[in-house]
Amino acid sequence: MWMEAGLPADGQNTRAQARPATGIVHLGLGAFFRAFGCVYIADAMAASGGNWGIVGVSLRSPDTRDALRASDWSYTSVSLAPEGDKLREIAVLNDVLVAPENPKAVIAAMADPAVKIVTLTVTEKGYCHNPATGALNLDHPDIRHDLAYDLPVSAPGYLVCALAARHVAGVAPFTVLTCDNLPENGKLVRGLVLELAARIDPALANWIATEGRFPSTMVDRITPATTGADIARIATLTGVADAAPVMHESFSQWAVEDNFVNGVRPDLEAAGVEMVRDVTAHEHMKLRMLNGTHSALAYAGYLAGHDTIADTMADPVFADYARALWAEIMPTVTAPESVSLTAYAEALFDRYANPAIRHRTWQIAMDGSQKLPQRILGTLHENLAEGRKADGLCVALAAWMRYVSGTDEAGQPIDVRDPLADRLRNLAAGQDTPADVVTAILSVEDIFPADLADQLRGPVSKAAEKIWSNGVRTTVQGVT
Ligand code: CS2
Repeated sequence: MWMEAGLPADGQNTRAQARPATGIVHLGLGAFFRAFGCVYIADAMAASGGNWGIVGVSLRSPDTRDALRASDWSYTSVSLAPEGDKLREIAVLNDVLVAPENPKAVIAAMADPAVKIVTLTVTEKGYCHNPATGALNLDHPDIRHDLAYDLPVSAPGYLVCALAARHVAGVAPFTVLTCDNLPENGKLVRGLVLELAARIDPALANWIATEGRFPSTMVDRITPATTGADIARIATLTGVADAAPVMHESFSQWAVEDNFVNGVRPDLEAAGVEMVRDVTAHEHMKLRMLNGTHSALAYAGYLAGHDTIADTMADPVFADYARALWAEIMPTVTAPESVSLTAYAEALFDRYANPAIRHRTWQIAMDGSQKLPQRILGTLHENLAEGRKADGLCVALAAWMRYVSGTDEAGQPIDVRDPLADRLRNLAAGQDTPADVVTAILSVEDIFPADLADQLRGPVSKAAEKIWSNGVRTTVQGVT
C-alpha cells in the first residue's frame, strides 16, 4: 500500500501546499516516533482534519534533519511482516530543527500559540532524573547547565523555557505528551518540570501546576533501527531514494489519558488510540510483560551469541525462558479491563518471533541502568517479598550485570552503551567472585535503593554464580 496521508487523492499539489499547519512540536525525533506517533497523527488528520502538522526537534545530532530534508520531511514507514513489507508514505512533518544549532528557534516553535501539544520521545535517560526515585537529578550536567544559562540543552529545560515564554506572553501552556517507556510517564515529567521551574521562578511553577496538563501514555510498537540494507531495499521497492525510512512491526497500541489543555487535541480515537481516564494498568502490563522480557532476552540472548530477538526466540531454550518469565511476571500485573494476560503473553511471543524483524539484542540492551527499575526490579522485588518464584528474573538481572561488566562469554569486549557504563564496568572489574560483582553493582543507589539491594543480594548472587560458571544458555535452561 502506498498512500500519502493528508494529501489529496490525485497527489497533484506539492506537499508543502497540501500540508496542514503545525499544531505539535515533537522533542527527540528518532525512528520510534516517526514509526508511531506520526502515523497516528496522520491517521487522525486523514479521518477528521485539523491543523496537527508536526515540527520535529532533534536534541542532539543533525542526522535525521539532514536525511529528511531532500524529501521535504516525508519518509516511508515500512511494516515488516513475514508475508512481506507494507509501505506507506508519511507526510506530517513540516520542519525538523536541530536544537544545539539553534535553541532559540526551538523555543520559538514551542512558544507559538498555534502549537497545542509538545510530544516527547527522548528515551529514559533524556529526562535527567534519578531512575530509582523519579526525582530530577540536580547533578546531571545538562540540568546544571540549564540552571546556570538562559538557553537549555535538556528536554526538561526546553519544556520549562518554552512554558516560561508562553506564560510571559499570556498564552495557555501546551499539553506535554510524553511517549517514553517510563512508569506514570506524564506524572514523572510533570514532577521534573515543576521541580526545575520552581528553581527558576516559583510563580512559573505555580502556573504550570494549575494550567499545565501532562497525560500519561502507554506506547507500543517494535521499531528496530533502520540499516543501510533497509534503505537500499526500500529504494528498490519504491524507485524513490529515501534516506530515512522507518521499519516497524504491524502491531501498534497507544493508550492515552484524556487530559489535554482545554481539551484540545487531534481526533486520536479516529486513529485507533485508546483514550482512557487512567493509563496505569496498560502501562504496568506493557512495561513489565513486554519491556521486562525484552530486556531479559536482550542480555541473556546477547551473551549466548544471538544477534536479534527473533534469533533468540528461535532457540527453544530461550523460547521456554520467555514463557517462564511471563509466568513469573503475570502475578504482579493487574490486567486492564477486558484484557487477558495469557493472550497478551501469547501475542508477545509471536511478535518477538517474527523473523521479518531484525531487532538487535544489542540495541535493546542499551541504557539498562535507566530501564531496569521499571522493567524488572519492581516485579522482582514484589515476587521476592511475597515468596513467589523469581528465578528467571534473577537470571535476567545477573545477565545484565555480566553484560555491563564489559566482556562476553567468549572473552570479547562488549560495546556497552549506558550513561553509567564506565562506573558499572569499573565496579565489576577486579572482583574475586560473581557474588562480589553482584554486591559491587548493587551498591549503585541510583538504580538500587539500599533495602532493595539487601533483598536482591542473595538470590541474584546465586544466579550470577551459575552464569559465570556454566554460561548463560545452560543457566537459562535451568529456569522452569
Ligand atoms: C525495547 C523497546 O529498545 C528497547 O528497550 O524494549 O523499545 C520496545 O521495542 C518498545 O517499547 C516496544 O513498544
